[in-house]
Amino acid sequence: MAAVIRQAFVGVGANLGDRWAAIRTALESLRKTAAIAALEPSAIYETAPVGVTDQPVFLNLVIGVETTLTPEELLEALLARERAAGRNREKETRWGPRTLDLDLLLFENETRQEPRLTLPHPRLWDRAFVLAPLKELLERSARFQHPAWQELRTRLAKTAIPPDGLQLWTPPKE
Ligand code: A4P
Ligand code: MG
Repeated sequence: MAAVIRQAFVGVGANLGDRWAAIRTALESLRKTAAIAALEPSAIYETAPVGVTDQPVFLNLVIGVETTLTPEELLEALLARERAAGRNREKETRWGPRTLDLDLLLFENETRQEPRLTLPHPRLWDRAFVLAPLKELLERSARFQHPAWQELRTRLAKTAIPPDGLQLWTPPKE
């Protein structure tokens, strides 16, 4: 039986070391995963730090993912890429600098209330660095037609996203 392909959005952030190298490596590795059928990135933004503000600026983007994985399996795949990027949670402060942060934002209409996985991501609607790329991707791409995304488009259209501290960023030419 063919496995059902479902869609999810993942928030990507990095503000230590070679930020773009860490992000690009993780995206390439996720693309090679057999259970990930497609991966579509938003534009990339350079963003002022939120929460702990005394830390380097971030690169942020959102990726739309098509996958046969469950939400729990997709989270595992994301956490494995964070570890591969050298992330060490023991040495980190909450909301502090990190080499790579991959947050599962939304997985169609799935909800979870576990410490290990909360869905939708609890801080999604507070964060312009997530909402701006998510909105851009949903407006541009015809791929995301699930009813959950139609509702999301409507809600995003009604939400003020403060542009302060967000700047489009272009990756260097290879
Ligand atoms: N976890 C539970 N639900 C989820 C989910 N939906 N997605 C659990 C991902 N993980 C989830 O994660 C801690 C645990 O959360 C994981 O083990 C997972 O099982 P973490 O990544 O170590 O925690 P964190 O990222 O330090 O904390 P938190 O609260 O998730 O931080 P945020 O919200 O990601 O904020 N400013 C700018 N400009 N750009 C940023 O990207 N990021 C942060 C971090 C702060 N300020 C920022 C940015
Ligand atoms: Mg995180």
